[in-house]
Amino acid sequence: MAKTVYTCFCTDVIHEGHLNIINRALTYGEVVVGVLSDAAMVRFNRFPTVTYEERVAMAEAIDGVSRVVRQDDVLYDRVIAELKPDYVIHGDNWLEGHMRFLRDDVEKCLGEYGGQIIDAPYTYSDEVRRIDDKMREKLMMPEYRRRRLRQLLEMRGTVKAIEVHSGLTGLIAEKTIVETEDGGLDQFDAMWVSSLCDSTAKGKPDIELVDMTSRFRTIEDVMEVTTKPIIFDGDTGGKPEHFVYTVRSLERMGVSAVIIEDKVGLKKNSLFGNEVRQAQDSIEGFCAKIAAGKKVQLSESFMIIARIESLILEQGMDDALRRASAYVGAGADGIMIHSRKKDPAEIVEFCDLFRAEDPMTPIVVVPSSFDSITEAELAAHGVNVVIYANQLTRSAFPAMEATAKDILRYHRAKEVDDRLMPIGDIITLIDEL
Ligand code: SPV
Ligand code: MG
Repeated sequence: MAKTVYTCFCTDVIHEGHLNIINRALTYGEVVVGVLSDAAMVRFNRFPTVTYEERVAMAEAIDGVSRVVRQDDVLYDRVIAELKPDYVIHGDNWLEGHMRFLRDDVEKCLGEYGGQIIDAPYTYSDEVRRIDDKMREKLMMPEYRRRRLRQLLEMRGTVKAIEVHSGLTGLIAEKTIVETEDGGLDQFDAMWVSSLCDSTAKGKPDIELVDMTSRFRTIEDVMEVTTKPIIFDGDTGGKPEHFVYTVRSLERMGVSAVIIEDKVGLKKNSLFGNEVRQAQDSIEGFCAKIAAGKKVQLSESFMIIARIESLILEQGMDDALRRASAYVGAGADGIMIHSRKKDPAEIVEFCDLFRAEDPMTPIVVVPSSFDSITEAELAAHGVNVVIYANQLTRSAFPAMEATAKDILRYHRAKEVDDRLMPIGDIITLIDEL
């Protein structure tokens, strides 16, 4: 009986590298190609630019491929258990870096029945690199980027976003990928352009002082070096007559969603709560703003998400729920509920009560204060988007301040060197074209 050789494709384009793998595989036996599902591809690599069905058709069209199967997880365990291939073939680029653990896991699975790994030489060529660049370019385009948040919401249990306020933080959001405890890989799905962190980066208070032109400049800086979708913190949205222009600009740039909060007058950061004077908008007033934004929106994919400040301002759960259903009625594409309590109880209660009435509208939360609750627990209460709103800024500031103090203390930089990124790493951090 012919031996079987399994390989998994996580790609939108078949290029010479894949064909080299297939040709090599054919010298060992019958070739079965696994196509990674959308959800797994997002975790492992990047967002697909063609559908799963198209990727299957591409794999089926390759000469010599006997069969195409679906691979639902980044790890090969399930596929190997079902297919029991004699060989698994992969480019030898998985011998190092974040893919090494994948190889180790495949080796363990195959070892259980005597299967073997084939490490095929990875194809490094200008053509392969150019195809890769083109894929990134496509993902950066406004049309593709904008709709990606909705696509992620359909695809994944919870979408997680991290704060960005510059090209550099954008790169961290884009590129950070880790092995998780359950043996998978994880990365952020989206980016949050926080008003707090955007203002803080400019040394300004979070009171809608940094104007929209400057906020849009931050978005552009981030967009130039990333492909992931952006959720924009629109503060109060300003006057409805101004908000409509903001919506159009954000759509045009390829931002996926704006979140506006139901406050009026001088906005202060929510985490102050009632320690400072803050006023909530009337339900009618805020509904009119949401409706005005929805009316001018041109693309189908852009989302206007209504943020409820009732718990922050201690107006009670009933007020929060009443507002949530009114805002959805006015056209809001999602609800963000915020709290400054350490205990997540009121957030969980809101989510459960809201979900009992409205099973569909996405719920967004920002667990800055209630940081003990996990993404899975939030998802179990119906949360769809988790935003880590300020942790990059809050970790960078103390690190930079400590370095500055020590340089002053020792009159040289030697004492801080151990905690610094090596010069070689910083000068090669950013890829040149
Ligand atoms: C922000 O990140 O700017 C937010 C979230 O609006 S919070 O700071 O918690 O209000
Ligand atoms: Mg804000």
